[in-house]
Amino acid sequence: MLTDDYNPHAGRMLQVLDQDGRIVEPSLEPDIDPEVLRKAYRIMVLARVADEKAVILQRQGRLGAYPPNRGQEAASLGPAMATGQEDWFVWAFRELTGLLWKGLPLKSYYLSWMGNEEGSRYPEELKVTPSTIPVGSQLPIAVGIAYASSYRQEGKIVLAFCGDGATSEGDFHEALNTAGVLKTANVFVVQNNQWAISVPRSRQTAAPTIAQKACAYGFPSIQVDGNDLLAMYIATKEAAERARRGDGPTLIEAYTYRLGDHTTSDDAKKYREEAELKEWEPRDPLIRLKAYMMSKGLLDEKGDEAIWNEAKEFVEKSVEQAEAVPGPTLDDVFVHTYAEMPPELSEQLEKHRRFMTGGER
Ligand SMILES: Cc1ncc(C[n+]2csc(CCOP(=O)(O)OP(=O)(O)O)c2C)c(N)n1
Repeated sequence: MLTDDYNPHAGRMLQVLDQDGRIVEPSLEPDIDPEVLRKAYRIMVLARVADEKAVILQRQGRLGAYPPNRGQEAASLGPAMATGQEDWFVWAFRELTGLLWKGLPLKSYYLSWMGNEEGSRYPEELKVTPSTIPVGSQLPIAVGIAYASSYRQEGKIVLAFCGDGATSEGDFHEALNTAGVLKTANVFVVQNNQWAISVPRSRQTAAPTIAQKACAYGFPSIQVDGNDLLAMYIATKEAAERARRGDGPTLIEAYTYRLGDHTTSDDAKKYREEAELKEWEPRDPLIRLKAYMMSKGLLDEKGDEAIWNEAKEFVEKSVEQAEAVPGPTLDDVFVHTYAEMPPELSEQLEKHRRFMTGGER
């Protein structure tokens, strides 16, 4: 078991690819179909281009506040690849690559960050919940989904993401404690990107690793190089198999780095040393996967250029599609919360409509 071999208490972090894309543990190299690897790389490039475009759109006033994903592309993609289409993907707000793997239309992603609730109306079969801004609040929901799935004997796994900052929330404790007791089929992925806005990892917890927190909840965990797609893939595969066998949850700490600002409202230069950024830039998950693919003969420079061009074209088209959708109305505040509106909310909606048409002042 990887969770035994890489016991977080022993201070070992799982890594398959080093920062130059070389295999460091040949026995752990997963046998991934070349076409699947090519798709993974295309999605990572698409996420990078789409993410940079989102920041530009925000600066131009065409999109709301946005949390950049740059540098964290492997941490949600590996887990998405290692689980099935029928499994749930419960995200926080920095998991674009995993979403694209699941098949979320990029147009929807842009629409939701443009403040249009229609962007969060995902196709049912994707098994993706909307983004969750209240930090950590998606975790108890993820445990509830897993519990419901086992009650209905559906056999689905529920991947749930959060950041290092979220591990200090009560919701994190409540969710992981309940998951341990009920042995739910959850795989928790903490994207430890070293910062929670301006709070560094060292101020978040006195525990040497975030992974080891699972010990207190009675289930296994592992710290993984979160910029290594292959390591994230094999760690999640093992966790998913454990969950599918009915042996309960796993906590994966994806050790990564947020190369961008916290959101477009933030300026990380105010609290972060430039030297730290420079240290992490060469560990970029895209550079690493590209080098690996090239060494395996699965990619060349010409092919790479074509992938970037295709991504840029697709991003432009998706932005156009999102901007063609009529803007949100004030009614959306009421209509997107419940499948069936409860009576007190319908009353408020009626009141709001009368007010808007001047009938009630
Ligand atoms: C309950 C709650 N408290 C505070 C905030 C403001 N806030 C938004 S993101 C964030 C930091 C989250 O850090 P982390 O969980 O590490 O995720 P990251 O942003 O680094 O991906 C905070 C404090 C919030 N959205 N929700």
